[in-house]
Amino acid sequence: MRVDIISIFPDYFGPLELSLIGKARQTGRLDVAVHDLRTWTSDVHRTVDDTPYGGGPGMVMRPEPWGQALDAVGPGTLVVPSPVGKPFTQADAHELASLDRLIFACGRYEGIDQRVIDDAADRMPVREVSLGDYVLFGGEVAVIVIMEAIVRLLPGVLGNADSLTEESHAAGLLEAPVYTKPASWRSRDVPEILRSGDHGRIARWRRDQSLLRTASRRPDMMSVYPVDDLDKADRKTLTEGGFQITPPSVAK
Ligand code: 6GU
Repeated sequence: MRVDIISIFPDYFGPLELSLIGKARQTGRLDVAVHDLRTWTSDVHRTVDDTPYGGGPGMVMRPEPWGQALDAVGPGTLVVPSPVGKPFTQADAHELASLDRLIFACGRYEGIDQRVIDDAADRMPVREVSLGDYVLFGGEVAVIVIMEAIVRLLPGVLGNADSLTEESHAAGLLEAPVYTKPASWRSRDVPEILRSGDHGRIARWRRDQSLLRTASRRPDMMSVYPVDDLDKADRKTLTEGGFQITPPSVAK
């Protein structure tokens, strides 16, 4: 996979040389190029912003440098991190991980002139994505987050591929809590069942923990979880945990 990142702060991307992303680059699985947007300015001050039409606070990124930058590095699937984007999900990570060419455009200030995105969309797929309902200074940190989500899905990057199927969000539920040695620490014991060796009971316990965690922490995920995927034991766990199952449907 080839990734081009365009930003006025290329130094933000040092962390992409570390850990498993750095390793994916060293082994050639991933090719990342970071570009300074100011490369494509033509005035002595290398200006990238200007005041917004219609008035209002802050500054807007000018279209000309962005147009030239995207002409130079494109085409590819353009990802624009933005607080007004669609929420970025694990499903998006999987889709982007399947592509050969990604371009990230990091906006700053109040955002990028909308015509840049509209113009790019005539030539390439464009996705405006948000990490959540809060505002960052710019897209740089968001790109690092999105890159982590994508690169760990690339074949051969994670040592143990089972980590991907077992993890939170893979099955539409949050994962159960995890423990390692020692069995007792500060008077807190690892749940006995995890040390029992009974794989059937362990699987049921984890399933119960997943259901209860998801229902309490992420009711939004439960409301879209296919009700038909809940078996009789699942229903018992949730009901006894004080959660209502709506709409009620016939148990399997
Ligand atoms: Cl992806 N970018 C920016 N600038 N702010 C955000 C965001 C992204 N997601 C939430 N807030």
